[in-house]
Amino acid sequence: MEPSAAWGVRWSAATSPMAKRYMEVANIKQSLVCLAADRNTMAGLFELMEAVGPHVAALKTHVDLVDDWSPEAWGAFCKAANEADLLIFEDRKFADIGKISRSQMAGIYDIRSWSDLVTAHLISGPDIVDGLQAGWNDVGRTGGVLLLAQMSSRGNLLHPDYTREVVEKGTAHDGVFGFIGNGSRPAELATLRSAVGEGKMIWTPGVNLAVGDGEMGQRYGDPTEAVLAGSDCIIVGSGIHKADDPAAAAAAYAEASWKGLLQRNG
Ligand code: 5BU
Repeated sequence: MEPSAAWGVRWSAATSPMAKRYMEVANIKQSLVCLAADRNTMAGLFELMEAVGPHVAALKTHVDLVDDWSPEAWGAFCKAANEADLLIFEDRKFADIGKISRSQMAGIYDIRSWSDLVTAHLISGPDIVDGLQAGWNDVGRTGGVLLLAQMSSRGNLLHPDYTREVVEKGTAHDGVFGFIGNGSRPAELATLRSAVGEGKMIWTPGVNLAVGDGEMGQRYGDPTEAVLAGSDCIIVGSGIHKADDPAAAAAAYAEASWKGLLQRNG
């Protein structure tokens, strides 16, 4: 199937090269799954990626939770991710002023040199997006920012008025790849999608085939419902990496997400 047929209006409306790259890979793998690779050893990360790579379209990292992190091991991990056709998304949740965010793209982890996408709060104002873009630019790379418009955790403070302002500012900025929406609440997601329109991505954590409450305030919604409500990518962590058979679990999430996309555009 051509990506334009699978993705419908999103294919023609979301014109950024990074969005197109993601939609193409998702189409080839028939998967709208981003693996939240929350393992804290390099060996665990390699093992996980090897098992689930064919079933997922992107890889989300938390570079600062790995116990035995080294630049060499991380470089090899990112190379393997690229070879598996995965966009690399560092969920750093930047929140500082523009110039500091730019500097934080460098430092020991050098996020600017290997990430394709990063998350950011817009709490400090819109210059954070320019700061992050300057970070990629400093090493001759390009990337996209996912702004937190909603969160999946209970009691979070991203209230509807805040969400509306994030969307207003974010949709107007070329450096913004899209928004994080709350995958655990399809109704909230549908509201977010109508505010965003068709031109930007919405990616959603808080998704699990076992709907309900997770650990420490996490909440989970159904993967297919999230896609039907307007999500373009379901971010799944423990549903895959804590499963007895991560490859089979990843395939099940891929199928649930792909079914949602075809139904959405059918
Ligand atoms: P889980 O194991 O599927 O619950 O993992 C969810 C991942 O998504 C984890 O890496 C979080 O940091 C991330 N996340 C989230 O759960 N909720 C949010 O609102 C945002 C990110 Br933003």
